[in-house]
Amino acid sequence: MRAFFLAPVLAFALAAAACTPAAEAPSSEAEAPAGRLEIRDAWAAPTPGGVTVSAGYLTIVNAASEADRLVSVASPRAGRVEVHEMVMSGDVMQMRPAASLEIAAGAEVDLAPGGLHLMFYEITAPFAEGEDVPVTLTFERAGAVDVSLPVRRPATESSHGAH
Ligand SMILES: [Cu+2]
Repeated sequence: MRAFFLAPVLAFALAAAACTPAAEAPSSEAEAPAGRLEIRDAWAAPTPGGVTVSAGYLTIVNAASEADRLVSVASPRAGRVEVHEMVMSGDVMQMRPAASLEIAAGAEVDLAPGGLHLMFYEITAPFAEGEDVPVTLTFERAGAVDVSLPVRRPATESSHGAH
């Protein structure tokens, strides 16, 4: 339904996916001391030219002995935030809201270009490179986890693999 509206963002995500960096720039650890859950490598894409949607990425590490589940995401910078996944529809990769995201005990889930991602809608002020976008992830067990997503471009330049 939103495929047309989101086409520029999708193209951006796919372009980023084409060269997934093998080694992300190490971001600050322990951004969200949430006990059993650790959020790593969080970042959000800038929104040039009046775009009012953006994508965010992060890795959720569940160090607990029980599974947890991401139940909602919110940000004061966006009207709403959804978790999306990429799926093939015929020959076309499309995004759609993901089913409730479960993080198994001891597992980590990557939200990364080309796959799962956060989708920001109704952005009121542009995401500018260098600033941080505050996001609250709410988990079934761990509760609310606040995390800052630095706004930056995808790190595709530095570490191309076998292309
Ligand atoms: Cu999306």
